[in-house]
Amino acid sequence: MELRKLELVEVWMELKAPFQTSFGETRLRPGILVRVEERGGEEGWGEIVAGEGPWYSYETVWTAWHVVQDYIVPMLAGAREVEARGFHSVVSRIRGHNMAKAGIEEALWDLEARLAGLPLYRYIGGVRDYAVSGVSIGIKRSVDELLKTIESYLTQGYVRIKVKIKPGWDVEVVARIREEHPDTPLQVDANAAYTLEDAEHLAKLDQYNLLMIEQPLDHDDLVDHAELSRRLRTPICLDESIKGPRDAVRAYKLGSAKIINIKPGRVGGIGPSLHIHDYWYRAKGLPVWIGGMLETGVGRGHLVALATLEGVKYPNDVSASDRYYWEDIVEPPWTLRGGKIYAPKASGIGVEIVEERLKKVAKRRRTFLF
Ligand code: OSB
Ligand code: MG
Repeated sequence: MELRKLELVEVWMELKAPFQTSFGETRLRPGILVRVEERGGEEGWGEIVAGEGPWYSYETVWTAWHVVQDYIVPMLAGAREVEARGFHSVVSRIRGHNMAKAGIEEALWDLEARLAGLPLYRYIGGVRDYAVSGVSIGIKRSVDELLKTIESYLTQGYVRIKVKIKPGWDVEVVARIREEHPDTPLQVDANAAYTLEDAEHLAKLDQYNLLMIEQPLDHDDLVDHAELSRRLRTPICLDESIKGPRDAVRAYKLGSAKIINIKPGRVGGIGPSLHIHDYWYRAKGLPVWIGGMLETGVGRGHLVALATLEGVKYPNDVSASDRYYWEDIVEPPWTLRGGKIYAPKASGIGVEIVEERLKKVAKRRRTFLF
């Protein structure tokens, strides 16, 4: 494809409720929407999920804007023609900055799927037309407040609960949840808040029949997770530590995890997500699921498409628009039906971006012409 235009829109959207993890709290969630347009006028959309500060990873909305503007755009201009699958070789001189890369790469996939006249999920080989929907719940001021929140999501139909944990908000909280909900599919996410010295403490979680414990140890660790994995019965799932397909290979060889949470933003987009899926599931027979970064309706479209892949064997952190925002920027918004979010039949991600809504949340915009 020959690109004609690339547009960036930095948006700041207020969450319906603050989202607290072991690394911090988000009320206003930033993101950068990416729109690409090819010579024939067709468009594609992606989302850069970098945060306000370098807490989940080193990237921020400011580093991502810089990397796109000063490195990725010139490289794309130099290449003239680019395909979604070839994007990473065009930008291979840039080390890391996967979130910046992913937003652009996703926009190219959406554009290609639209040109092919196919829903994105079919374009990437999905085997079902829906994402099974779980919900990720932040740390609350009290366990009672958390239990109320859980109750309301279960009533809405979410099929799995994930709760954030940190030292001081872990075993007792899970015990209270299990008293109320002995059989609900439940998992925890520590966002790297523990060390191997906490192994005995974390082993107390084994009695609560959790689906998995996500990223208990350091954000780039694989070695200690392998040891912890041998000491716990609860399966370990890696999030932060898997920054691309090669980390998945290392994690397999070391035995660091049984499950991978694939987030396209973290690994560089759709292509690297497919690679991880194909290695972890197709080659090694192990399960994956799709995680989220509180995406707007644009990034959500990419998550839904990935969640239709065959190796996705657990419910996903892909919830409906109204779990996050009062008003999403896409039409139709993403909705939950029977614990699922269906992939649209329209081509690409299958939703339209509503310009008047985008205007309300946009803080800066820039257009690059090729
Ligand atoms: O660790 O999975 C995580 C949100 C922001 C940063 C990290 C994480 C999360 C979530 C939310 O858990 C998942 C969602 O988008 O619903
Ligand atoms: Mg996580």
